[in-house]
Amino acid sequence: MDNAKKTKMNKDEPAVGARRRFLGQSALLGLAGAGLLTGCKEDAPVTKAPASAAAHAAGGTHEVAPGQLDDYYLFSSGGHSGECRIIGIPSGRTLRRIPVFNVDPMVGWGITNESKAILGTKPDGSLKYMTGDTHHVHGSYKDGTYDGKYLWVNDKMHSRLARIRMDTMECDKITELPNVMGYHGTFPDKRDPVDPNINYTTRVFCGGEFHVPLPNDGRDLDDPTKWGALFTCVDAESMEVRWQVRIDGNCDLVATSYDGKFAATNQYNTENAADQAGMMSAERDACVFFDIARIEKMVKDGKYTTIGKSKVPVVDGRKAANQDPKTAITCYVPVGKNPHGVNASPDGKYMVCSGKLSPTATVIEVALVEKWFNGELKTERDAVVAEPEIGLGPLHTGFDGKGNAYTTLFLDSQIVKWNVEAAIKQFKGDKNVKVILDKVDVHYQPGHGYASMGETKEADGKYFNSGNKFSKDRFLPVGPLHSETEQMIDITGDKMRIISDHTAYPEPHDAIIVRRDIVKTRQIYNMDDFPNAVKPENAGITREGKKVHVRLMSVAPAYSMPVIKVKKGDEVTITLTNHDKVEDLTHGCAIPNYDINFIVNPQETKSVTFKADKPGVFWMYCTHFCHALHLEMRSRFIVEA
Ligand code: RUQ
Ligand code: CUA
Ligand code: CA
Repeated sequence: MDNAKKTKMNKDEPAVGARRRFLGQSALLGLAGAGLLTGCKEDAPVTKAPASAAAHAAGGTHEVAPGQLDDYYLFSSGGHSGECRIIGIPSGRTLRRIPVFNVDPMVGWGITNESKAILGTKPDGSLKYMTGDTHHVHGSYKDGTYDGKYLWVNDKMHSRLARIRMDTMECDKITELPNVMGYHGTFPDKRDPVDPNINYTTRVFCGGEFHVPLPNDGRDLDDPTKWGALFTCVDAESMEVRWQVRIDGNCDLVATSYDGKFAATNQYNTENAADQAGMMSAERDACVFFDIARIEKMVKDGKYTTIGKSKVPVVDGRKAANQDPKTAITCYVPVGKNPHGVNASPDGKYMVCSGKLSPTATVIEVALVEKWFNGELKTERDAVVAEPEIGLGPLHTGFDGKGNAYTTLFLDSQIVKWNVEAAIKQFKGDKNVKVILDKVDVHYQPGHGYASMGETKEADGKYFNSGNKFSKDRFLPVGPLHSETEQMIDITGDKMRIISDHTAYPEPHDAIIVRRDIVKTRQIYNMDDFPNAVKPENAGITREGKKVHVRLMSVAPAYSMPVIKVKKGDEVTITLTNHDKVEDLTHGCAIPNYDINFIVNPQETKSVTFKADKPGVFWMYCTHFCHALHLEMRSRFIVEA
């Protein structure tokens, strides 16, 4: 829409409206210069957000009374904090933070030997990386819905995929992807493309976003024409990299079809450019579809190469090598300019790709993509069944399971509700059909948006969460760094209704909202799951040369040894098993000046190894409140000179 219209739309709004407009226009400025914004034809009445706390209370459905439990778990990425988070929905209460690629002294992630082994270390024993950037959290599937077993999350910074066990909500494996940089979109498959018995997740797909030399070992530094991007498949169980596909253009976000046959990734850099102007030079970009069965047949038949030191099979998915649809492994469907986000509709029929620099969403019919691969469709573009104009800066789409899509509009700072079948009719020429059903202002500039169970066959149309990138005036000021706003929207009615704001530490991207009955967590650990568990028969201190092993147990409110004596220069390993069996009875273990800090939950074992390089008395103490005598729960760690 043009600026005049936009101004009129916001005319009656008070100060908040003015601030929205400022944000919108400053964001627009950068793009308008490049002639990237075209008008949005169809307008819908904008539903105003409740302006006061009183209005929130009157709506009230986000309220969860004291002692009551939420209906859903929201599993969120944490952006460049490197962690993941669990939030109760609809209350918006943060239930837990899961350290993944970051270091977290509260639980000891990045400090204990067990977590360091998962994170990866350098030859000197220090962590290989201390940082990460999580964007996309997705759960394992069975029968088209979540099975509550695993979550996966990407690290865009160092191109790693992490897995979280949902029974303990802890990261148990991390895999570094070879040959890629800026690994961004992630999606598990929903069933096997060939074996009908495998109706659950066995693969995780990962999109490499940045073009780099292949291999990136110092060659081709100034020749971007030789650089490339790859799409990667990781085994869901072993977490080993199975194969990669070299493509033209880049990968951004990833989605999978419900029939298991295809994975898709949107591309904003079909130009293969190394600079921003180049990445915006083409009128259209693409959404690439991968034929999983054909790729795996090629790998099986040995029709692959490898890159550098990596042994991972790489097949050629570039256009030149995939001219014949009947043997092609990739299909490049043209979509709007510099798209962002690709999402599968819960009926399994469509993939929706948002335009970002084009005010459109492109609807691609999965069955038509399959026809293309069978040589029965003239052009790739013929798989597009709708391309409605929905507003400025569309990014991500959620679904309600009733045929409606909800797309975040970054530049318009709105969520737009539109009907997919209506858009298809309009595309066929029906001028009277109503595609845009509602728009609601959000505060401000939404990135991700997702609906309750929205990426499953069980999409239930209850809530849509808008992950807003700016909060400005929504919360008490806390200094130049602002919190971000997550806004819960009730999508049960014809009109969307914002029912609550909650804060988010920067900066969440994608998340999923999972029904609570699907998630089954453990209340305590099983001691036998830990091969290094300390039991009364092996507890105590042993020495082998300069290596000292302290095997310790905790039972509230004491450690099993009141005094631990080692010598300066010893390499000390402390293994601690918590023998308490009571739910929620966690102990901590901190050693001042030695930078040791971790917790052990009921029946859990963890260990740390460090050099005793400072003589003196160091009170090892419990950091996690556990008992009336919690303060007294300490032992003397004595290092003899
Ligand atoms: S991407 S908005 Cu990973 Cu959309 Cu964040
Ligand atoms: Cu043990 Cu506090
Ligand atoms: Ca482009």
